[in-house]
Amino acid sequence: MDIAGTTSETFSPRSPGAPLVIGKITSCSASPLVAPCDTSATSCAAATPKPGVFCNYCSDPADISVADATCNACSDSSTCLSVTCSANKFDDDGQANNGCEAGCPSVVGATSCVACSSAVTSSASTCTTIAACSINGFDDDGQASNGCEVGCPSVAGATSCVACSSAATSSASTCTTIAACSTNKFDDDGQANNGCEAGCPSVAGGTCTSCSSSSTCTAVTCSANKFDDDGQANNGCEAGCPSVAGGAVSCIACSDATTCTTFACDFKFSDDASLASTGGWNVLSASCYPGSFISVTSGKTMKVKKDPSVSGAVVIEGQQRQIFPSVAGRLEMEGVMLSSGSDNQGGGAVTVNSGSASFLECSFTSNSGGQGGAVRVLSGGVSFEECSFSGNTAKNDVSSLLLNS
Ligand SMILES: [Ca+2]
Ligand SMILES: [Ca+2]
Ligand SMILES: [Ca+2]
Repeated sequence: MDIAGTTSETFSPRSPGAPLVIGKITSCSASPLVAPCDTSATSCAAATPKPGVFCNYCSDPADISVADATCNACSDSSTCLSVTCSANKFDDDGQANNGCEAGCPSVVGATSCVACSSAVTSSASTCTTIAACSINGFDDDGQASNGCEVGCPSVAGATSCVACSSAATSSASTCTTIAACSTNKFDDDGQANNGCEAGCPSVAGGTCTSCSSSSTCTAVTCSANKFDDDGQANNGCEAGCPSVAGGAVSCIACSDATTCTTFACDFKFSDDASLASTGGWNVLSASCYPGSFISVTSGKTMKVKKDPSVSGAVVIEGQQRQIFPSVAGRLEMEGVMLSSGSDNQGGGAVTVNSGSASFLECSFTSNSGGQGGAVRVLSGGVSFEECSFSGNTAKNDVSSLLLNS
């Protein structure tokens, strides 16, 4: 408020302690009015005419109206120097004259912050009450300071959920719109809430690794011993290991659909119809693994011989298990090697229980038996002709040991 000037500079501020400011004379009183004002004077005493001169005098800063604040210091009747902000308002720009122009800090996901802690600036304040969460925002942790920190619930197989139902928490909300499906995922049922529930189709002999729909595979990774020979991912890996002519072995591992790398022994008894053309012989064209024990049952005959067209040894590889654990019938072998058989009781490669066995031009190598490094005969007969033995060992040297070389 302006104070009417007097002939003296002794002004009495209305509020004790409020500064008396002597400055340029900027206005004149209405009564008594002495005009013109001396606007160049720097003191009332120097001003002319007087009395009746108003000095621009700040007697009570609270009289200066400032937005959302109380002025508590002034330099003249219209210049506020310092403000005390109202609750939830802040003088962020440090200009007292425009009051406290800033409100509570905004928080993510909320329509607004309606209450916050006191601070010098709004950025130093902490929101204590949010008006409401924005659409698709959720205050899962109940803390106003971080606003509505959670978005729509994520759904399986989708890049994100972009719209969801209103709820107290995100977990209670249901997704209504998904942004997009992730690669190789598909929203086949059109329900956003379960996301993109469909994946690539399953394909024979492999795993579909890329697809254009849940029913159309575009890339496949083949399982072991399976091959995508036709280049059509949608029918998977349709090719397997090659079949082996002759039937004495079957292919169990291969590097491609025409190249077998591992054979399983697939011996049949001599009366099997498939051996009619070879006189009952299993003609072995490749080394093989028994896979399971080969039993020659009573009354049956099994004959195995090397295919003469094959150069080098043809080996029946025991893989540290007995190859022929029970010969109760008749076993005939020609030209093959029996290797790496092992057993704690019987012969490392062969045990003749009650039948008979004959070996022609066979070799026994690196077998380890309980009783009989290579062959044990419990009863029955065995004959060897032009056979060789090397590296066979017996764990228990007893009388039933037939061969231990
Ligand atoms: Ca929150
Ligand atoms: Ca869906
Ligand atoms: Ca294929």
